[in-house]
Amino acid sequence: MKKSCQLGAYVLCFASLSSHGDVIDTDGDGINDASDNCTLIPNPDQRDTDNDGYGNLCDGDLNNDGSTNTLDLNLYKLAHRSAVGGANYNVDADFNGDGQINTLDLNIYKGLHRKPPGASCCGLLIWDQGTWDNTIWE
Ligand SMILES: [Ca+2]
Ligand SMILES: [Ca+2]
Ligand SMILES: [Ca+2]
Ligand SMILES: [Ca+2]
Repeated sequence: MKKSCQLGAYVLCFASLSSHGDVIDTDGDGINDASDNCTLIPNPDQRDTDNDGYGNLCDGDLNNDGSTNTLDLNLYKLAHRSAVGGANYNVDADFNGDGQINTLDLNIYKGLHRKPPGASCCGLLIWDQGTWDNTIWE
């Protein structure tokens, strides 16, 4: 059964998802899916610099509008080749958290482009109407 998980219904959706009592760690990073902010990417540190419920490693949505597209790519480009302390450094674009924004981060971003942020246990954003496909809820 498909659910429409708008923000108001989110708590209910999440409750039903986690009510089975199963302990599942899909990506094997030691964080159970029920509390993993990137359920498909190993990120044991759960680093989420914009605190939107999506770990940086699965959150290419730099402007937090619910989709990852050229707007985010442009934000990324502004920060590319910067480092902590630099004027252009954007901590949200430092996907791997090493203090530098370089080709390692660009490669991570490439894997996120044109996808909604996540999948995540507990993302706070409403997904774009057109891209909601229910895959993490079934
Ligand atoms: Ca993870
Ligand atoms: Ca995030
Ligand atoms: Ca975006
Ligand atoms: Ca980096």
